[in-house]
Amino acid sequence: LAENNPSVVFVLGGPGSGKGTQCANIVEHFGYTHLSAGDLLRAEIKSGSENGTMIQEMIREGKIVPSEVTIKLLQKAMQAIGNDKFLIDGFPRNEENRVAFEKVKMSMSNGLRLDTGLQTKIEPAFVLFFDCPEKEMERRILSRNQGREDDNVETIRKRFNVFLDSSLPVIRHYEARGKVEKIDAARPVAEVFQSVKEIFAPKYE
Ligand code: UP5
Ligand code: MG
Repeated sequence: LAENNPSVVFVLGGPGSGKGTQCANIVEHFGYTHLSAGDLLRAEIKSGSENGTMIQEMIREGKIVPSEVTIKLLQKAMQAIGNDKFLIDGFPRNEENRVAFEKVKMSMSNGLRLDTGLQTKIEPAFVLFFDCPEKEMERRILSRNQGREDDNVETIRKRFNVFLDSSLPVIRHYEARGKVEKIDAARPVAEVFQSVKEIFAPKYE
């Protein structure tokens, strides 16, 4: 990767497939910064921003928030953080998200270095895809109990449908370009992370 280009990995998979859980492990072992698009959107609701109500409605319905909103939050977070390795969790969620993000140019401050003024487009180095059957994802979400407004049977159904209709095409797009690392996410956390490590270690040692 070029000096000023941040290294970005998209972490994708259905609702409850374990994206957040595995990202926490990756951060510990490989020094990435974890940016969950869902967490950023939930923080935006809490902050009482003018978009908060709209975001809350979308999440409650399992719908995808307009790209410009999510991208602005991601961009702000990336530029504020003095790291150049990012795990972007749960984004892009549809083709529109993907195309909009590809158009974004960011001026990054690389590590401790100051902003070089160079604008870079962000291409993911690769895409991690956590593959998990719906029954297992549903079981995990329903036993999570973190008070998320979208963790109820009705919204879970909607999230699954949106994943199949809108998010899988994004994964197929990257698959066609040889960029997808698919992981069987139905196994216990430690076993899944073993597979994750086998993907990251050779790329970054
Ligand atoms: N768990 C994890 N791994 C396990 C394992 N291997 N074995 C057994 N249990 C396991 O895990 C879920 C639960 O399962 C946890 O209790 C965990 O301990 C356990 P987690 O790691 O949280 O899974 P994750 O894939 O992160 O599930 P999450 O529910 O966060 O996924 P979603 O994709 O549904 O949620 P997200 O926060 O990304 O998005 C929420 C909503 O925000 C979307 O529906 C959408 O409305 C909106 N959104 C946008 O509009 N745009 C975006 O770009 C992003 C989000
Ligand atoms: Mg998550």
